[in-house]
This record gives sequence, structure tokens and C-alpha cells, in this order.
Amino acid sequence: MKRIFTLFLFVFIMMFFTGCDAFSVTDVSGTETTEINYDDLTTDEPTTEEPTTEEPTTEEPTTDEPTTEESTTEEPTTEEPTTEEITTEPVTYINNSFIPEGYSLLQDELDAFGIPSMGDVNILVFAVDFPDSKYTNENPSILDIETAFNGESNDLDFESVRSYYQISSYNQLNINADVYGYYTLSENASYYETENEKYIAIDPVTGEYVYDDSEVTHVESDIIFELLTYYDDQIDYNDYDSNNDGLIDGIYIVYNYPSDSENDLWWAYQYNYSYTDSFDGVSPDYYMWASNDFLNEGIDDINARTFIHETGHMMGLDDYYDYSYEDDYNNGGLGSYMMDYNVGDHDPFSKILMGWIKPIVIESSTTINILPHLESGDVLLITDEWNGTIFDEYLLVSYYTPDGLNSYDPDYIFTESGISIFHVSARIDDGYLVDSYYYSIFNNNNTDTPNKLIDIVEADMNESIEQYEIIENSDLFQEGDVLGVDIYLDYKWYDNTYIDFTVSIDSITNEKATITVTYK
Ligand SMILES: [Ca+2]
Ligand SMILES: [Ca+2]
Ligand SMILES: [Ca+2]
Ligand SMILES: [Ca+2]
Repeated sequence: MKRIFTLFLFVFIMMFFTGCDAFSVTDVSGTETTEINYDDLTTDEPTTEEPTTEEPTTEEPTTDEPTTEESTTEEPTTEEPTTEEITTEPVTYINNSFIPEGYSLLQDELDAFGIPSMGDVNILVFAVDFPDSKYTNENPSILDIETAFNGESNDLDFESVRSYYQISSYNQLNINADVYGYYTLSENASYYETENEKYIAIDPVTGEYVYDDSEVTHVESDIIFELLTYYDDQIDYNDYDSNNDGLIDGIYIVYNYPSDSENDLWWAYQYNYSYTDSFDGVSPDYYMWASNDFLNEGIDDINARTFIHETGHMMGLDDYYDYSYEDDYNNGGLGSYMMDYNVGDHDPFSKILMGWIKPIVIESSTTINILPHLESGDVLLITDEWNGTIFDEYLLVSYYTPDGLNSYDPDYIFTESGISIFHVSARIDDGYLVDSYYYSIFNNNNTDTPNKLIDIVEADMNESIEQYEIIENSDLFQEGDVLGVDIYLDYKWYDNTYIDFTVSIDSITNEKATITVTYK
């Protein structure tokens, strides 16, 4: 058993709606987390039955036109009365965009991952308690846990793990949880806590582990071993490896012990099984570990946000918040969305990585309509040159709307419509930086690399996110704004070269936004 620097690898979540000390960005910014407008929380029903499944095409289907450069004048947009334009109008609408094919996704690049990003996936959820911390009817029940994982949208204030991923994936990921327990573990909670402290103890002077591998044990892995052994007769673990890679897709342990952000064990994180065992021919690997009181966070009856966030990690997504304020890099992380603040929809970059949407690529001057991202999945990928890969540096441009999954947490996400522009730096040639605080295959992360993996281009140019503030409505681009002219005249790629184009927000209506990208 090889220990890696466990502390560095823990994927912590932030306590939602509570003023936890250790990892909450809100504390650093000094922002109060208490006053939230909950009025919106009941406005429900996002886009469940919007089965926009694959192809988030704009209404300009790129299929029929092999648009070489000079598909000029009469590119008939559907809604344009073509009669007049022949005589009067100059070239107003050139769509040189295309939807790429055959590029690899995040899970194609990862050595291993837990939950496949698409398809029908069965996950295992084990509720456990301890001889010294037994479940009582004061604690979340098995039914509550069942609801948090499998509930319908209407069953929760926000969403269940299942309903959230159905919506965010445009019905391409269908997670079903089988819940077992409460099972009483063989050891007391106090034992596991003590053993875990030994496991992660690091000598502050040498930076080495205090105890040899032979003196310690990995308690979560011990617990998983005990559970899988106990349930082996009842469960065919083959049913939980939907992609047949020999690894159980997802094991979730929900423990009956109070969460404590100051304690390394009594928190919520995703991690990996430490031993090599197999059950019914498949092996445990990716697991999530969380207290059942995360289900009681905030004002929701049952709050599954922490489990939704960690499920992102089970699929290989990184955290987009800044783990370390001690370096001078990447202050403030992304500033919102599910992989930073446990709120809202997944950001468009994550959806591209998962294969839920395909970007509309632009590498030459183009005017194009995009539909609201939440329902359509539309997002422009603007680059100097498309290199056949999403693991590159580019801008993402999407039409943000504050409805559906984005309507629940107004203090943590945009509350107006507008155009959100992301600067993505997703190259992976170096990968897994050993000296980095954050372990990732990307060259960049949102913690301590010179540039952020994903950043928001702030339309107000005040760089408030870099001051650890949550995104603000003024960060959205509005009609008439032009990136590269009135907003960031000299916007640069991270290699310090200027971007070769301007991005103009021509118009925004309820139905669509019209964007013109002009290359110099
Ligand atoms: Ca079995
Ligand atoms: Ca698997
Ligand atoms: Ca940092
Ligand atoms: Ca700002």
C-alpha cells in the first residue's frame, strides 16, 4: 500500500450555506453567507423533459453547408426574409462555425475514473453507523438518503444526484443508486478517527510521514472492504461496473457522525481505494465519503448538493476553487458553478469534457446565433486555430440564463441573463504536476499553476473574482459589449500574445443571442 500525500489529494467540498472555517472561500472574502433570498427556491422545474440530447446545434445546422470561406452573401438564416437582403443589405450573416467530431474527452485521457459520464450507471450507497455513534431517528433516514440520490426534481428543493445529472447531461447520464444500511461498522468512530490521524500525520520539519506504512491503516478502505465482504452474498458487484473496466463505478459511504471541517476524516471528499481486492471479479476504486448531516445543510429539507459536487469528481472533474491562498496564483478560482461553489449547473467547459455537449468551433470571422445554454447546450469555442482537441487554450462563449438549475442559489451565481465568457487553458502535455498542491492531469489548475484551468472573463474588468469574490452580474457581457474593443482592448492568451479577434455581442433577446467574432 502506497500512501500519496493524502491531504493534497483530498477533494474537499465547501460547506454549503454554512460558515465553515477551513476551506470556505466565502470566509476569505468576508462575505456573509447567511442572507439568501429563498423566494426563488420554490420556482421549480428546470429543463427535465428537454431532451435536447446530442447535437446542441444552433439553428444554423452546419451539416448542409460545407461552408468554405466564401459562403458569403446569401447564407440564408432561417429567420431572415431573404428577399430584401439581396438588393439592400451587405453581408450581414456569415456562419463559418463548425461542430467538431472525433476529439477525445476527459475520460479518454484519464488513466482511471469512477462513474462513466454517459449511459445508465448503477452506484452503490452504503449508510453506516458506529457502535459509539448509532443511527437514531434524529438522523437522516434511509428514505432521506434514497431521496437525495434517486429523488425526482419535485422531491427536493434543489435536485437529487440522479435528477441533477439527467438535466445537466441533457439526459445522457442516468444514475441510479442502490442504497444499503444502516450497517453498523465493527469499530467505533473514535477508532477510525485515531487511525486516520496516524495515517496522514506528517512531520512538519521533514515533510515526511510520521508512521511507516506497516504502522498505519487506511480506514475508509478498511470500511469498504468490510462492507463489500458483508454484502457479497446479496450483491452481484458486476452490476456496478457499467463500462466493464473492472472497477466498480461508484461507492458512496454515508456515515452517521457529525461533519467537522476541522477534522480530516469527518468531512466529505472523493478518494480511491487503497488495496487490491476484487469482489465478483470487479474492484473497488473511486469512492465518496460524507457525513449524513451534509443532507441537512442549509434550509432544504434534503440537500444533495455536496453529493452532486462529489459525483463530478467521481467522473474525473477537478475542483475549480482555489485550495491555496498562500501562493500568488489563481486567486478566487472560478467564482461560481457546481465545481466551485456547489451551486447551479455545471459550467460549459465541464460539460464539454464530459461529452454532454459539443462546442461550436469558430476560427474565422463569423456571425452566429446561440440559444440559451441551459436548455440548448450551445457554446462557442473561439480559438486562433482549432487543433482537433478540446485540451487547448480558447474562449468559451455561452448565453447564460438564471433559470432552471441556475435559479436556486441567487447569492452564489448570476441572477441576470447575459453572455458569459470563459478563458480555458486545458492543455495536458505535462499532466499530474508533482509539485502542485492540486493533483490534476491538466497543466493548469485553479489553485497554484501560473494560469487558471478555467477563468471567467469579467465584463466589468474589475477582477473581483481574483479578490475571492463570487461572480457578479456585471461580469456578464451584454448587448453592445465587444471583447477586444471596449472591454479589454488588449486581451491576451497566456503566452502573452494578443487574441487575434474581437467578440461582439450584437443582440440578446429571450430566444437567442447574436454574436459576431471578427478576426483581424
Ligand atoms: Ca457478490
Ligand atoms: Ca467501471
Ligand atoms: Ca492560489
Ligand atoms: Ca467583476
